[in-house]
Amino acid sequence: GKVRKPTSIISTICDDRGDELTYNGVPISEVCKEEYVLGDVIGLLWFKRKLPSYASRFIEMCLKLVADHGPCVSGAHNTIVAARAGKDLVSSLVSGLLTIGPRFGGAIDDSARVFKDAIDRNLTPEQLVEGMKSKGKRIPGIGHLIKSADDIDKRVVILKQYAKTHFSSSKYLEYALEVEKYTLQKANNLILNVDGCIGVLFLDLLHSCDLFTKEEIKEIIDVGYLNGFFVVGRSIGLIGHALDQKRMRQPLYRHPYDDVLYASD
Ligand code: Q5B
Repeated sequence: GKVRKPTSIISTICDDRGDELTYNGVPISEVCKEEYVLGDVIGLLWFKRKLPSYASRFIEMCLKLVADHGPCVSGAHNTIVAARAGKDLVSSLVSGLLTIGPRFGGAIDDSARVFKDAIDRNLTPEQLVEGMKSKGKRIPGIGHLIKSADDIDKRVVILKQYAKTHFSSSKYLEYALEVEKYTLQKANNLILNVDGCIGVLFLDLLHSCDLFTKEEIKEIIDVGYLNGFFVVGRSIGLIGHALDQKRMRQPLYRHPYDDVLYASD
């Protein structure tokens, strides 16, 4: 019989060969007719499932809440400088995106990993915090440069409120809030930040929605899906900053001398 030649690529999330493109088997006409929200599309293309409405709306809420946090954060700053250097939209965007990492916006996956591991190992908040400290490591998802217990991050309040109303379990959030209580005794900016809150709430969502096995959850956390929410959401704001600078025809940026300490001999 016929032997199929081995393929170079295997793809499991969509199919563009027929009359109509499908996302994980769902035709795009249905995506539009049934008014899928962006969270539903992410459900199909990342998680390969039609997520329940409260989960899709949670994803969409995360995207909206991280879409921008002003011109001073690392990502927006890079995008603004690149746009003012005359770079095109894509270059300005990726210049900002490349700052997303363990300190800025990209702590979501690691916070899910660290809090999941702590709960799996039955660590008390004190054991987690002091254990990380003894290894010279920071707890991902804890701490903020400008937000603090006295200047609460409204994004975190909104996320927690949504989970309280719609999730059937908030075990990971509750644990993270106990950790926050402990770290706040050290400094009042050591809050559960927006990355950490999204990380632990995703653990709660994945464990309580009855759609994922334990092995699948482990894979999601190991592979690292969750920083993708910050990347997609913040791209909206970064594009806004690039267009803003171009619209205003801002000149080449040069950092002022008086803001640099020249310390060479
Ligand atoms: N200490 C965020 O540092 C920051 C500690 C800690 C234990 C910690 C820091 C950190 C983990 C990474 C993380 C996401 C760098 C943040 C985001 C999106 C954003 C951004 C925006 C947006 C802030 C002072 C003392 C030291 C440290 C100790 C600090 N963090 N201990 N665990 N996690 N967090 N990133 O304030 O004894 O004096 O040596 O790396 O989750 O990125 O808006 O800006 O939407 O754009 O500069 O919200 O927390 O603190 O470096 O002066 O440290 O606190 O060990 O102790 P800071 P430092 P000691 S959300």
